[in-house]
Amino acid sequence: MFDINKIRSDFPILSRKVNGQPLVYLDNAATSQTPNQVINVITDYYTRLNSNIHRGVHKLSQEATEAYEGARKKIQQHFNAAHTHEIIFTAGTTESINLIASGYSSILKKGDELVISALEHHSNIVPWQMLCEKTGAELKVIPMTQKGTLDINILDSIISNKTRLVFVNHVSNALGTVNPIKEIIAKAHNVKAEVLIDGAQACPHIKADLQSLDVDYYVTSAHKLCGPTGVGMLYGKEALLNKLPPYQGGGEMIATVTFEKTTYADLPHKFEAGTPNISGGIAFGAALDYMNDIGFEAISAYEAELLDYATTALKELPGLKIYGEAPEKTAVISFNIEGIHPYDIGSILDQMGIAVRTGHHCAQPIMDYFEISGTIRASFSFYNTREEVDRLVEGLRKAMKMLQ
Ligand code: C6P
Repeated sequence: MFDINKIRSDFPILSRKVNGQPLVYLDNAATSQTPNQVINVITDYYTRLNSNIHRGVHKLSQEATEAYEGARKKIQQHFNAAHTHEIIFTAGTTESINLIASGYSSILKKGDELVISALEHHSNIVPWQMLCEKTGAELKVIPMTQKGTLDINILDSIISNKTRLVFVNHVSNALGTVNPIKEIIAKAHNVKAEVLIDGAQACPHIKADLQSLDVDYYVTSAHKLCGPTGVGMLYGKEALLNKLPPYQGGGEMIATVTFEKTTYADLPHKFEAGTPNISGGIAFGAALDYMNDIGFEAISAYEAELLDYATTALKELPGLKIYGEAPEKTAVISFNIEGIHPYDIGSILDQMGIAVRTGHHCAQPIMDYFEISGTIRASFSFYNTREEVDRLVEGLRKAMKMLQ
């Protein structure tokens, strides 16, 4: 039963005012809001459990370790990974991608090719460019279309037997396009290339089944799905993670240390040097519990309806152009209004308590493709309402009157 009033009452921030107006938070793709169920877990950690994990004989450390490893188990079960040790806690999507890129710097060589898509966030472009500079490997790009989808028809001319790695986001942060990752993974595996899927924007909307996708690496950030910032995950197939060298050296990631030689811990600890974000990891697990209690089917049905409603309402505004009209989309609308800079619209909406993101959304190649400097992006969550969409539309009408 999807009870929107009950859901909204779980999020204390949704009842605050901004610039004297009730907040309308439509910047969920940047970061989602946090329900009491997650905030309470963080408070409880610092109130009852605060200690270091994996190393204490004392009760607090044991309980904190149990809670942290319990969260890893929840993440494994949520994403249907085969083993808990295939889930590595990281600081988020960006760090997860850099971890993999760093690992492949000793594996790739000149002549190898890496394939990315034209729809990537900078986090899934720049680390690979840096890797290419180090190794002499070459970056190829799957192009996009005017609809904001990937041009999958020419995939066979881009993925070849020189391809070693393919990187695609599950959902585009700038346009909301859901990419055909199953097809891309299958094509990459045909030439024995490995695939990393950036799930940062998919995770709040779609429950990915990693074993059924047969994906090699999948990464996300907890703050996109009602969890805290500064924590995320890297999933990797056991055999692949075992082959990669550690990312950082330090405590926790070792088996033995002498001045002559260090041996490394088994997975997942080999990739988790130093004291982690313990409360964050535990809260990541709590955030998944929260969303699973509502149910991903209910969430996506509600959001699809909200997306339809918002798209229809926005299209009625004169001079408004939507970027990204893929048949399969999450609840993200990127748009511009003829003759007005996105930043000006964003600032006026803010005066009315409406939060949207404006600019290139860390996806400059997409903006270049459309020959624009940026867009206004309204990104919706399951706790948004039709009334909030109406507030956005009304806000845009007022902004247009003021600026045109
Ligand atoms: N996108 C947005 O407003 P981090 O910052 O590491 O948690 O996530 C980076 C990242 C990687 N991939 C995709 C597809 C993303 O959307 C993001 C974060 C935010 O769109 C902030 S730039």
